Amino acid sequence: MKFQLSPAVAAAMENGTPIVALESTIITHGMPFPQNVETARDVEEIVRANGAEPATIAIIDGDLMIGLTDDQLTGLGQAENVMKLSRADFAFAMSQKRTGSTTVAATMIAAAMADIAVFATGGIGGVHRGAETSFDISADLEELATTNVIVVCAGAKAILDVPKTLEVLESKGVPVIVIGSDTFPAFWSRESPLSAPLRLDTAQQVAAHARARAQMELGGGTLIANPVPVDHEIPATEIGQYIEQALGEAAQQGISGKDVTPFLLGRMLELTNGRSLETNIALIHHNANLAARIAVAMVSQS
Ligand code: PSU
Ligand code: MN
Repeated sequence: MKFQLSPAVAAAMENGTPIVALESTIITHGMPFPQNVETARDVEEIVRANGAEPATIAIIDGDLMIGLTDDQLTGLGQAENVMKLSRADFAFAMSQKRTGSTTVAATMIAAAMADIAVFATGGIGGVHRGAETSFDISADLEELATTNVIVVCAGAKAILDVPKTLEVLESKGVPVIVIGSDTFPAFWSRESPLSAPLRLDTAQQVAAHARARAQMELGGGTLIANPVPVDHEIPATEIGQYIEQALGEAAQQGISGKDVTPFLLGRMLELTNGRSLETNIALIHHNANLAARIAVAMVSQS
């Protein structure tokens, strides 16, 4: 077997319970301990409360785990030297018996392997500002173009070049569907100057869209952008100054490659005095809820 199922995920597959994949880079490189472990557990509970089974994905000592036990989750949340894995280093971690967390790209690969159709995360990687000279474009975008998984996120962070990110997704033929809004959400903020490429309002409509794509055999992923709940958002005008500062520091310190996103996320957390973390947690809860309802709707419509 290329992967191992946790007992809970194996039982859910046996029973035909819908499953929602969850990424683990957010646990190891996106949030500090202990909020990372608490959030990961709460997200799993939210998926269960909405009628689906969560499958948090990670590589532990070289084994690809689809679903983590509570001990594995707690261990991962405190482990050191955890690799941040994308398509490029997935097999390296397995062959070298390393422990690694999966980004959006790597989680999509694992979910597709295990026949899991829906995946909830916080924000996707995208085209970085200055990509015209740095060439820094997240492998998440190419994965969305290729791998058939529905990814539920809260949009893309303004630390990225969001217009270019949307252009690349459009070029690659990825449907970008905003839930209940006409503008593409900017992660911490509900609104952005960009209009929603597509809009749907319910989980049932997303399931119907998935069925139409399957009938057409279109392949590739679908991006669902779910705006952060209004009580938890940080308006774009407020967050802008911190983004500029974090980007300036990254440039000054010569941060590059896979370190860029974790560096920027970490600095945003410090610069907002933890407020960005509170928003981050709220939007992941919200995305887990929607992803579970989509997974349930897909099973009941099929
Ligand atoms: N954006 C967020 N939060 C995150 C990430 C991105 O708002 O935690 C993580 C995800 O795991 C995503 C990865 O797949 O960073 C993208 O990294 P890179 O930009 O190096 O491709
Ligand atoms: Mn990058």
